[in-house]
Amino acid sequence: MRALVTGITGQDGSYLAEFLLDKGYEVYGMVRRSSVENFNRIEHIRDKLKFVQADLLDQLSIIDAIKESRPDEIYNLGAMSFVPTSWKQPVLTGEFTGLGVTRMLEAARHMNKNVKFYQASSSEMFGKVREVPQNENTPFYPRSPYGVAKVYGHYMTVNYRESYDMFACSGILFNHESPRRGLEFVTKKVTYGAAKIKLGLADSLCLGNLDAKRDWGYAKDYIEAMWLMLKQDTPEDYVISTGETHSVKEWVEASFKCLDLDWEKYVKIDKSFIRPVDVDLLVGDSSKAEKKLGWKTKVNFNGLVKIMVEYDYNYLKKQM
Ligand code: NDP
Ligand code: GDR
Repeated sequence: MRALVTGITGQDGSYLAEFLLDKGYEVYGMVRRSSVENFNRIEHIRDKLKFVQADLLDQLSIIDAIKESRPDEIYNLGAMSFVPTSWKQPVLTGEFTGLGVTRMLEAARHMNKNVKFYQASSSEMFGKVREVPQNENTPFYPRSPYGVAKVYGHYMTVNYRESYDMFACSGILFNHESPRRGLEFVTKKVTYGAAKIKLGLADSLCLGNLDAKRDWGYAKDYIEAMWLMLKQDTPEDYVISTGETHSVKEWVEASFKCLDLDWEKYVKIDKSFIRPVDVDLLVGDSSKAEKKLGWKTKVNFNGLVKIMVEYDYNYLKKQM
């Protein structure tokens, strides 16, 4: 089996590449040119991967990437994925995260209509939630240009499935984290920040809205769900989540507690991290995935905090 993965240099792409290599796949990563190479997350497997240079903004480069890799499966994980930036660059976010999906689908349809296609949809599409918990039938109400772009990409995936009978699935994944999470996302910012404080490398941590609630799972667990969706007889969309919700404040408390620190002594609120509007509460119902894919989350909230805090503490200690 051959797979083409967009966003292979990101958190999910790196775990997915490891997972597919373990399953015996030939894995092609679609990467965009950069003046400084950005392969940290895949350095340990780079010799086993093949790379094709393309950009989600550039239709012909995507066609060439598919021509060269001749994939049986395409995993479209590439996107501008940081919500606050989507207010600063709404048009570019629409291009990468929204229209980029259509460019991938168009290229796939022209090259090989039988290719299986996975789209990285997001719980951000539920935004100002219309019901609790959220499942595959919950109406969307996105609250950021990122969320709006994801809704567009989601419905294009559904539309190509229905218009051209393509095997195209959307995984509506709730927040998933890991030691490989980008430093600006709140979970990593907190575990990394707390570890720095513990080691005497910082004396405070500035955050925004502590009341927002998220359904946080472990990225490594969630990757398997993507693969399972493409292994079914029929293409469908699935919610992937833990079913538990916790506030940012609870994440902060748990992370500092792991290091025997009292978070209230160190955390400051900085208004610049507060968004024009936020998503207040997310909690997913992934009973469809459980029933049809046999998928279930394995790492709970405290387990995830521990994995990330221990990793960051040990990493920073080694650098000293
Ligand atoms: P990351 O931000 O870690 O990775 C994003 C990837 O997209 C990077 O490899 C980046 O490449 C690539 N990319 C960005 N723009 C382009 C472009 N124009 N052309 C080609 N590649 C591009 O995200 P995650 O791994 O966390 O998320 C993967 C996907 O899942 C994203 O689509 C995200 O929106 C979605 N998602 C994530 C969730 C989460 O909690 N992590 C939850 C739900 C959905 P480069 O290294 O060059 O910047
Ligand atoms: P999110 O993740 O927006 O849910 O999108 P993020 O970790 O950025 O924010 C989660 C919540 O934490 C609050 N918050 C802060 N966030 C950041 N980044 N920095 C802070 O200092 C801070 N303080 C409080 C935010 O207001 C928010 O409520 C992630 C991304 O991976 C998306 O690509 C993905 O689609 C969704 O998860 C599901």
